[in-house]
Amino acid sequence: RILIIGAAGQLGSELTLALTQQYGGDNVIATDINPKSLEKFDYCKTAVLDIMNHDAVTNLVKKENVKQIYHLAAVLSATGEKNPLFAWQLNMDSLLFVLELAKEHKMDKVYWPSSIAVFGPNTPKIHTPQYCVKEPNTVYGISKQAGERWCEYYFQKFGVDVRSLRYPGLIGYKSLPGGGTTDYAVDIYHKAIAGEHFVSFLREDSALPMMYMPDAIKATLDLMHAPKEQVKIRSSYNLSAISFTPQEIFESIKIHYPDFSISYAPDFRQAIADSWPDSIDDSSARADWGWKHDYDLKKMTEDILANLPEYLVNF
Ligand code: VAH
Repeated sequence: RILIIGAAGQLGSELTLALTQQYGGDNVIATDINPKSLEKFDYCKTAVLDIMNHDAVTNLVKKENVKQIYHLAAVLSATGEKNPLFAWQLNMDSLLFVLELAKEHKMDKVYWPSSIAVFGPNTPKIHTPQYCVKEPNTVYGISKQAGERWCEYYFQKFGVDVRSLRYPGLIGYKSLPGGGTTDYAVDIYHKAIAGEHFVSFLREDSALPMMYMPDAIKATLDLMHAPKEQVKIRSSYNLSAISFTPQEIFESIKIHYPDFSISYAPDFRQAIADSWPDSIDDSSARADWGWKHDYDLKKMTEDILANLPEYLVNF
């Protein structure tokens, strides 16, 4: 069976559906700490689970004969800066526990998301290479960089088949904006269809690497289904699709909502965004397991605006 930890988060909400479509609801267990958030998963098994409760996780793994874990629970960049030690503890303690569990129970595979947040202010910003200086200055980024080191260690030392992607900012319409620095690009769509003015917490020219959720799901499943010998990078793969600024995403929406308006009020999240690259070189992922993205900004905006209004009414 496949265990998804943090299933109700932005990535988990969509990855759980994709994994259920792939493996059947009886073979997927969606877990989250928040019982209410599990109600939407009426197509697979669910369980309330606090990843910090190691005994509960171990018991579930044994009871459900778990052979794969997607460990998605984490404190994101902006929220992490408000509670650094908690963010470090949750992000790192949970990953080490999952890697140890995978080793002990000889699991088939583990998935763990990394992020462009592993890059820091002195990382090359344009077309950031797979290998480069990484001195992240957010707790979230530090935890992702350390986590990548541990993933590679558990693969090399113990043969745990753990795989990882450095996601750019992920944009989807099936979950509300969360504690991420890139979540302005989720919120902007909600404001547009609500007919409200949008205040961007990043500067108009602040370019960031981004990706539409269907591309992120495709990359995750492509990586997890790739034959083991094709997965040559066991820290985490650079992954890229599009890069845009708040002004560019606003313009792509304004075509559909001519009255939509924006203003800019950069806050503490601007410094986080400034520490990250503008664009990413993902040639290793393209070479090793055939990655390629489908959605550009125009296509993403069209798809979100076509689906978000109805989604908000029904869910
Ligand atoms: C965040 N959405 O903003 C996440 C992501 C690259 C950004 O890691 O924290």
